[in-house]
Amino acid sequence: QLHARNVVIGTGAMGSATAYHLAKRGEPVLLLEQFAIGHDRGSSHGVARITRHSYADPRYARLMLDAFRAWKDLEVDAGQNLYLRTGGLSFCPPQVDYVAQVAASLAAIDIPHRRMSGRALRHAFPVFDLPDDTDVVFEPDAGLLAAARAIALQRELARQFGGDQTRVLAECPVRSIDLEGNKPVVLTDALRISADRLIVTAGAWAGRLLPQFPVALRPTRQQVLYFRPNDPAPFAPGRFPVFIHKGADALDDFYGMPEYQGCGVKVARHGGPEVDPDTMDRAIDPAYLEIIHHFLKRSIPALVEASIERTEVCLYTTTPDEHFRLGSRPDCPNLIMASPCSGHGFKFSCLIGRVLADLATQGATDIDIEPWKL
Ligand code: PYC
Repeated sequence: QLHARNVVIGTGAMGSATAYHLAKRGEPVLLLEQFAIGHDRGSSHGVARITRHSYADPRYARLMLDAFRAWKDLEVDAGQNLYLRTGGLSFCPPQVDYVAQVAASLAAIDIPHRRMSGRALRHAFPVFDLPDDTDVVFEPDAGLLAAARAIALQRELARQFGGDQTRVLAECPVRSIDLEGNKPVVLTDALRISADRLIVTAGAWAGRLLPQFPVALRPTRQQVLYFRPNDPAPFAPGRFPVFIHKGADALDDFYGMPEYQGCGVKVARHGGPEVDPDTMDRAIDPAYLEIIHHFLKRSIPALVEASIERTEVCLYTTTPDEHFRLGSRPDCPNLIMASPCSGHGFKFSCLIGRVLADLATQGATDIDIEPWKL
C-alpha cells in the first residue's frame, strides 16, 4: 500500500503538463504510465501539432489566448522555442458556414486575420489550387507546436522542479480505481495507491477507467500521412501554412502542416472509426490513401505525385459533441477527470495542465472553463 499526495494517470500531453504545473508549485506528484514513456500507442506521439486561434466556436478562440500564454511561459521555463509561427489557413466551400464563423471569432478577440477567396489564396499561396468561390481565412499567428519535445520537456521540468518528489512509474497499467473510501485508490498489478488527489488524463483509456464519466468517450483511429514532394521548397515553414479544411460533411474534414524536422508534409483526415485502443490496427487502409489523394487532387495538386515518407496511426478520444469535459464532481472533489481532446486538444494541453493543477490544489481555477466543466 502506497500513499501519494497527487497521482496523475497518463504521461501524454495532458498528464505531463499537469505534472509540470504541480511540480512547479511545489507539489509532489506520482505519474503512472501503462506503456513506455513517450510511446506511440495513444494520442500524444508525433513531432508537431497545429496551433491556432481560428475556431468557429468563439469560446475556444478565447481560451486559446490563455493557451498561447501558457506555451510562452513553458518556453521561458524550458529555455527553448516550442512554437513555430507559420500562419494558418481555414477554408471551406461557399455553402459551408465555417470560415465566416472563424473570422467572426478572430475579430471578437482582436486576432489579426485576412478573409479571402480561393482565387486570392492561389495568388498568396500558389500550391493551393481551390475553386474561386472557396471561403478562406488566414491567421498569421497560427503555427506549429513541437509536440513530442514539449511533452518530454514538461516531464523533465517536473523532475527539475520536484526533485525526488516527482516520480514516474512506466509500464504500470492501472487496472481499476476504487472510489468507495474517502480517498481514491488506484490499483495496479503490484500496487495499491491511495491518493489525496487523483487526476485522470488517460486519453483513450479514460472511459474504461472511469465508467462514471458523465459522457461517452469514443476512442477513434486516426491515420496520418507524411509526404515528400519532388520540390520541397514551397512546403517549407514560412512558405506553406498549416491548414484546416472544413467540408460539407464530417467525412470531408482535412488538415495539414508544412514539412517539419525532416518528417515530410503532414496531411490527414480529421476523424475515423471507433476502435478498441488495445487492439487497434496500425496499418494504413488503401481506401484511406485514395481519400487523401482525392483531397489533394482538388486542393494541393503538387502533393499528388509526392511519395509517402512515413505514416502514423493514433487515437482521438471523442465526446458526443466534440467538446472538452473536465473537472471533478461535487460528490468526489479529489477525483479530477479530463477529456479535453476530441482531436483538437493538443494546442490547449499546457493550459489544461495548469487548470488541472489549479483544480487539484485550490479546487478552482481563474481560467474560464465554465463551458466544459463536468
Ligand atoms: O485542432 O488544429 C487542430 C487539429 C489539427 C489536426 C487535428 N486537430
